[in-house]
Amino acid sequence: MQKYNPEEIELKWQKIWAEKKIFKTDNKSEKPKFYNLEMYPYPSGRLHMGHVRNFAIGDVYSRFKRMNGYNVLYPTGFDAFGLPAENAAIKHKIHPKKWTMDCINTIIGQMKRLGFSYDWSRLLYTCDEKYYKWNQWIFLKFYERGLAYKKIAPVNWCSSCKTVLANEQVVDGKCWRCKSDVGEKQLEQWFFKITEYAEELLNDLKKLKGWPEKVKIMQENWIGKSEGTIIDFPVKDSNLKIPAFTTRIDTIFGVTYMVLAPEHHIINELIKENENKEKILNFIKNVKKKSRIERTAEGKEKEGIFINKYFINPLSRESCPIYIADYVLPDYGTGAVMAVPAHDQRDFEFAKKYNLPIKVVIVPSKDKTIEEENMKEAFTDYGILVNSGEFNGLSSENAIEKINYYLEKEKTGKRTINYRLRDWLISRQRYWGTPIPVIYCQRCGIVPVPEEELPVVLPEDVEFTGRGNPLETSKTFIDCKCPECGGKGRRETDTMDTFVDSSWYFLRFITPQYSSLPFDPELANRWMPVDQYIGGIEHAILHLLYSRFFTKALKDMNLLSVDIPFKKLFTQGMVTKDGVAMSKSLGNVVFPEEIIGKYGVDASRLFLLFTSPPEKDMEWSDKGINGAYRFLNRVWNLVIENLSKLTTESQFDFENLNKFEKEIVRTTDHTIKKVTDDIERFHLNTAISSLMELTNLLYRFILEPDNLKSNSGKTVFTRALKTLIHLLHPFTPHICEELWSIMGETKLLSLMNWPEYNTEYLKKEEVTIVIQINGKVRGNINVPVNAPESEIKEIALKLNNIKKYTEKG
Ligand code: ANZ
Ligand code: ZN
Repeated sequence: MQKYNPEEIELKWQKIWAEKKIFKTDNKSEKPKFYNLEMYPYPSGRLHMGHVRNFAIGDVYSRFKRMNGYNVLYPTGFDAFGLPAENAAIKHKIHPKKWTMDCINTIIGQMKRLGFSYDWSRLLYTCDEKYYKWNQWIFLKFYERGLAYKKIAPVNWCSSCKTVLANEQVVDGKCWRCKSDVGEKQLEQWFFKITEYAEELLNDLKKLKGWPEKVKIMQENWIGKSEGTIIDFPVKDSNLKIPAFTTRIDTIFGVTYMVLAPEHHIINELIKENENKEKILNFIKNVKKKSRIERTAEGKEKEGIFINKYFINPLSRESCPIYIADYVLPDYGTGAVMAVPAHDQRDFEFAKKYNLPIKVVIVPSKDKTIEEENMKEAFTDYGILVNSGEFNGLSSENAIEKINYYLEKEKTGKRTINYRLRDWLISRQRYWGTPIPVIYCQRCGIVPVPEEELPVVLPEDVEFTGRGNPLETSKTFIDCKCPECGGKGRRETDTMDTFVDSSWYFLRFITPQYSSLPFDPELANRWMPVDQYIGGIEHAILHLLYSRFFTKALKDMNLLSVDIPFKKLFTQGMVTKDGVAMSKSLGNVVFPEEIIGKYGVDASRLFLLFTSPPEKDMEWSDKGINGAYRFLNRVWNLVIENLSKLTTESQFDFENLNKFEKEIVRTTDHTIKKVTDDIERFHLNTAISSLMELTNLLYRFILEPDNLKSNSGKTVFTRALKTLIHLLHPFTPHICEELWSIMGETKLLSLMNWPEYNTEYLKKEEVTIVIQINGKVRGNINVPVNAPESEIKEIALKLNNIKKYTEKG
């Protein structure tokens, strides 16, 4: 008998699929479109089992959708720019391009060996100048529209990576990649004005019905919309005013001091004649060393300093002291806070520490009071105003309305909306990224590179010393002519954040060869949005937000008709080993080659998909892979050993089947329904277990040789077996394609339509349940398979024999 030889059949079918180009997507097909996409990988080293699981989930879905009559677009590519390649260049003296292309080629080889059904004709990698040209083009369009601009900004500076880090790349005050301490530096930087879309990006979250709730909440918090008031506080004995942003103007009578961020520009003026100037400047210097996260961490002891200045509260007319403290951030609101210790916890802690007065102005209800001396924490809820002059007795909501009205009338304040979202800092002082297409001219200032001169290509004559930006070492790159006056120009050496590349790559896949625009707008409108996007939760905020921003901006440029890039989003879990995520640095990585050599691709895929629900983490185990391999052998043998019993007859009369045959038919159709529903919802593990159950049932059926003697027995068995192979195909495509052909089918299984079930067979599906009461059998009932417990109870309780026992009891 023929033995299951995974390697032989996997290579055989991969070759056939490739030769017949069956996964190549036709842009002109009449079928409904389905764009299925996994977040493209970063090519460092080679794929481990974590990646394999991610892509296997996407591959199952693509194969499933294809079989369900969709024209599926399923491409892949590489997020090929970034720091690791540059670090490799510094360490090992390999050019980043060589390092990256070597990794890409290794990974492509792995992906092909894993049988993923990508349309390889659409392969892209972002370090290709044919790709990054369009990053530059988009940058120029953004610049024209004021969506790209330059400003001096304090930036996080990693002195080890010699680069600027975005706030979100600073984890607990350390560089997200090299883990060393992050400092601060003032630099001219390029920004994308994502804040212009803050409101739309927030509102769109409601439309994203197919996104996980947790991702939407993370995005909402990141955008961080607050409605409040900006109120001006006059500085005593001067004509300076300090505006402060508050969401609780109802607490204005409870203000007992004010806090400025150490970076606040007014401080210089305020401390000009201060005798403690040195001490204050020293304090400021020390705070600036701390990271944003450290400064705002909950429960963190707050540090402040009094600067010997006072301000006047425009409502209570009281005069209160001005402090500088670490817990106020320079780039939120106005960088100044009206402190209300009785009603804000941070202010409360600060006031306790520095012995500042606490004044209650909000109580929970009319008949309740709060004693300042006994307060253990701030009372932060809305309530009723007290000690607030003419506003006493109002609810917080009403008071906010009335006080805003008063301030606007007096012109000392106004309602405002504040977002936590900041503009996107895209400048990187690195080589391995897209050059920002700008030239500096002594005479003309900032001059954008003319469109015809794109791409601005990365030069080869660079040195990777590990210090500064390697681009600055290239003579051929920096010196250039000013496109406007022809005079001497200097090329921008900043490159773009790699998140720029990934903000629109899904559009490039649609027409990867297109040469007059980043993508063909007509086809993009037909293919967009991505119907199903699959990727890690680590991209829940930035990548998804930036992609949404790009899509909107491109729509406003009339290049797209949709403004949402991803219709549905699925976030898969990680593969862990010994309880922790696989990572090179921990040395707990399992590579697919080690496993494929022994068990084959199909068993590896099956194991990765079966062991836990795809959205949950899963633990790698050698025992588990062995189990998956044994199951595939069972399926293999079931077909091979019974080949002679198979029939070409497909008709049967359901009513005339015997009991076991009926069960085979019912289970077959039930399994079709279950697997279909499950794959649709990404319940891949339960889909596989129902296929295992069907396999077990078929083994039971052939245990009795007589079952396969009758025509009806052969027919229902053949039908069930073919269905099993058919349904299993998205998970383990190679073995199924082989068994399908062994069973005499001439059409490729990969090209077959998905099986359909007959609801007639499902309806009649019943199981017998034995009723026990206090351990004694009291009767039998027949109920539909999968009947909910409540329905079973209802049927059971109607039986006389059962009633007797339950009613007495
Ligand atoms: C007075 C007040 C009283 C406040 C009260 C809160 C409660 P969200 O909701 O996150 O927008 N704030 C304003 N600017 C700040 C800055 N640069 N750094 C740190 N904190 C700042 O928070 C708005 C509140 O955060 C503002 O309202 C202000 O404190 C503080 F019972 O003003 B509140
Ligand atoms: Zn010029």
